[in-house]
Amino acid sequence: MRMTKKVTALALAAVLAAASLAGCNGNNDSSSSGSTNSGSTSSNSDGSSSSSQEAEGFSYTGAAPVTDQDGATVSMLAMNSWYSTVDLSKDAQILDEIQSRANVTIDWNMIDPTIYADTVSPMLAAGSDLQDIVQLPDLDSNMSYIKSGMFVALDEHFDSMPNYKKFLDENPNIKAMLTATDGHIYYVPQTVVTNNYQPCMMINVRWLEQLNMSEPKTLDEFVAMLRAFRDNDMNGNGDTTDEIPMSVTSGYLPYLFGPAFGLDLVSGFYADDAGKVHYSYYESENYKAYLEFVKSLYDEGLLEMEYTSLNRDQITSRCAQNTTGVTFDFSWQMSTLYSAQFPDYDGTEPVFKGVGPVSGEYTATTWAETLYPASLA
Ligand SMILES: [Ca+2]
Repeated sequence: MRMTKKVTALALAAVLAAASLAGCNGNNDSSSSGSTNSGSTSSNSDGSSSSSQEAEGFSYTGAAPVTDQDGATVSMLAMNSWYSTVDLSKDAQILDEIQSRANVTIDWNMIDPTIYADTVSPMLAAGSDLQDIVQLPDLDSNMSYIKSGMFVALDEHFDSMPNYKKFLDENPNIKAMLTATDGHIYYVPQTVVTNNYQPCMMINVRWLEQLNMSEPKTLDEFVAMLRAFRDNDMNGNGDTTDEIPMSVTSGYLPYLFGPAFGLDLVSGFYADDAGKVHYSYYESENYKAYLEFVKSLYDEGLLEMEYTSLNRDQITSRCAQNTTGVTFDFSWQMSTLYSAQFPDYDGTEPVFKGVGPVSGEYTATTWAETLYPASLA
């Protein structure tokens, strides 16, 4: 369809916006969640996009609008917001603005992220009734979607995609990751357009102030803080047993504590100062120390006992009840999700405040002495 190809650049831009707004629940590999232009017919049956546009007298040069024809539409299958109360197809003003400027209307099919893979994978397998643009449910590691022949090689249309082409030229590493083994590029990566797209540790600073404690800088100080949260009636309800020092989902524990042990447990690989590449999960001494540390938190009741099944909604509930002191999440959640649970929060002073990572200025022996002095005697 010529119309589909004409608006390709716009639609991809919209996908980028949608992807960043939706968040990615911790799975933020820049090459993940690829979005691919899905042609309902073979990609080359009607000639190149540029020749089509020249024939129609409109040439997209990278600035809005992307078409001179009113009433243009493009359909898109994408993941909706992780917030159940937010529908990106209706509530995201940035998407309205993009459509307005581009002079194209997007026909959204937004799917709940919790069922996205289960919903979209069968649609891709069936290969029928797919939208023009599809946010893929996985990394297409076997290139099964490409091999299906359903998707257009975007690089064959770069003449009409100047912005995307420029982005790839300026980011050769991303271009390399997106290039398929057949030499073509079918994907658009998820791109983050906010500057707070980083996860961090968040602490209930009201609890800290009640204890007259400072933000912890080391693991020892961090553990001391958790013990204080555990042993005092921080929420003032007369019950000293309902405080949960730390509520962190299991998937975030490596983000939270790996660096303090000199480990990159998120990507796994890192290079030392001499340029030698290591794999964190094989760094036996440090990784063992990390595991023992996390276990000690669990044994002491400093880590929520149900952490393996804990989810964000449950942590939000803990905040609403003022029963948890520490969590870990993407930084914008401080204000939008966690601090917002407190009725007197007015947006000026955080209740859950992001703090820097605790330092690795300690040794396994140091924290072991702190936590298990008897065992070392
Ligand atoms: Ca209490």
